[in-house]
Amino acid sequence: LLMKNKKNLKVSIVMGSQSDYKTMKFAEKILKTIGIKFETRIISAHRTPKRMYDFARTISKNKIGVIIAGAGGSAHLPGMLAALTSVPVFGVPIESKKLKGIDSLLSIVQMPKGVPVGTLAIGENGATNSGLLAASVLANNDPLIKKRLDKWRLSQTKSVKNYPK
Ligand code: RP5
Repeated sequence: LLMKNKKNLKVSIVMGSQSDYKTMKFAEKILKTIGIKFETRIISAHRTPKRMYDFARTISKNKIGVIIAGAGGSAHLPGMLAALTSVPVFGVPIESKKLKGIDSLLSIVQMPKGVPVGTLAIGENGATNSGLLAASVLANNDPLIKKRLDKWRLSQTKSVKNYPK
């Protein structure tokens, strides 16, 4: 399905478990700050595979322009969604209890050639940056988002003092 109206696209934040939300909240937070429409859902590649397929089937209809997928451990959700859609997928490795998120990171980043997932840093920083990257993608087709994103980046730059105290 071709998207005629490339504006008003939203970001879909999905995660494998309720337990991922404390990390993925940071993606929501930055999207709210920049003023970008989003939805947030729990979808597990392993525990709710049908929900994952149903979600993937309705991506265009639901005007989703970017997917942020957080997952921990074996972390198949970002890769499986990337397999089911050509809408950009950014993967956030959740900091797992046993292996501190190294498992999540390696699982998400090692996609086979031809099916890319843009992989972020482990945990909170990755979640925040996934929101910023999603904003960058949508900004290409939406001057208002671009303006707000550039403003946010400038204020970050200005907040860095020249000297420590
Ligand atoms: C993954 O397993 C989830 O993304 C989560 O990070 C991890 C643990 O899930 P829970 O056992 O806490 O529900 O599928």
